[in-house]
Amino acid sequence: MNDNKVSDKISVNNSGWVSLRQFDDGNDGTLCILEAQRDIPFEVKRVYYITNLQNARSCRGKHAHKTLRQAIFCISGSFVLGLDDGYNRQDVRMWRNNQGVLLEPMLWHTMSDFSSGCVLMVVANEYYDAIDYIRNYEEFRQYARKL
Ligand code: T46
Repeated sequence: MNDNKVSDKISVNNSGWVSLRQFDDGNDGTLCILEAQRDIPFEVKRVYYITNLQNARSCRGKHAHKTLRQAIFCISGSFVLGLDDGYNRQDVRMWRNNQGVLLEPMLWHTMSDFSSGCVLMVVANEYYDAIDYIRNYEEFRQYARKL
């Protein structure tokens, strides 16, 4: 069933948590490590990060990818990640800097409810390609339900 409450268990298809190892050095900070094909299930060709999320009402994403594989992390602050596989939706609160979420192909995703100082980092298995985006929700839903 659709459940839009923020939850910790990922139940939609084409997603899941990934955990990164971290070393807590007390007052000297915390070091987090991401190794491609070890901590996430693909090679990394591109990394991007999103900063200056000054407006809590901002909303990013609102698309799915046809083939791109990604993992998204909240490396500072918090935000809500909305996930929709075409059948089920859920919201996941992102706030642990060593816990990421896989954004596999055909997963509609939105990012919203950003805290001040929120920083997102995304790793992707391919270079940027505008053709890979599905930005129309109805088109996505029909496509997802045909698979
Ligand atoms: C995604 C979510 C999680 C590029 O030219 N190269 C790039 O590698 C990226 C990521 C973006 N852009 C351009 C395309 C747009 O003109 O940057 C502009 C903003 O991108 P967009 O509106 O797609 O940003 P978000 O935050 O909605 O989505 C981004 C990624 O684009 C997307 O793949 O899954 O983060």
